[in-house]
Amino acid sequence: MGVLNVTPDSFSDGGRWLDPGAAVAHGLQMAAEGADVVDVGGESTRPGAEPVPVDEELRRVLPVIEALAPSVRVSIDTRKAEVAEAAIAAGATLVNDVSASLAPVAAAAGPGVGWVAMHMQGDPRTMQESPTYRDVVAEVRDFLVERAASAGVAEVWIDPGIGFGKTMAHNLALLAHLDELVATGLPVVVGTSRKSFLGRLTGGAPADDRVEASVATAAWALAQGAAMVRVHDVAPTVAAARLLSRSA
Ligand code: HH2
Repeated sequence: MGVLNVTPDSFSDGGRWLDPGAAVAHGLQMAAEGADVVDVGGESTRPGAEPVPVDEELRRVLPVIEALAPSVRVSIDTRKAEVAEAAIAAGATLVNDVSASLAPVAAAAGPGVGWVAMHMQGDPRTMQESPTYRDVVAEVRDFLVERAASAGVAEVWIDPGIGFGKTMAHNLALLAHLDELVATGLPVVVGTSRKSFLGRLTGGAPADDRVEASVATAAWALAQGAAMVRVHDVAPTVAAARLLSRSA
């Protein structure tokens, strides 16, 4: 899954793809590099981000989805039902839902539309203030299994939500025990790409200097049985995934 943020403020690619033509070209480029899905988002969910009004989010994402959907599978990265509905009407066939609350929208759209349920503690404005868990792996797994079971959607993916209301220790525990999510039998998506915990682990590398760490953690996730990784750097991740599948 290639990330396409049509936003001014996303933490690593904010402002780069605000022009619809540039966004579409980048989406097609990621598909050519091997992305099976292009994930279009019009609202940053970085820690501290302010919500974006519906009209503005629609204005950002719809022209890009309309242009991409005929040639590549498009997911819509949103927390808003109105945006998910309009994106589906424009051609998106996967709802990437960091709020894990939009199953009814995907269900109403019928069997051709899937749903990614991501775990987040709190909301983006406050989620990193003091995330607390008794047992992060069990709590995230049980939450996602419960949401998936009640979704009424044929194609459901689960995602532990790396960095969403999680400390460094929580992120590392979820990655170390990804097999517990895989063991649910639901397909698992993982997004570590360029996230701040990788900056800390690599001695302070800025967001666009975290490619190796992103590819390494994506490869780890795939080796643990994740079915999809959400990444900014598609070409090196696809190369790593192909290498893994040949050595498996
Ligand atoms: N991470 C981000 C956004 N959407 N969706 C899923 N399913 N999993 C993730 O880990 C995930 C996600 C945050 O990354 P990014 O889109 O690069 O930044 P921003 O939220 O600042 O636009």
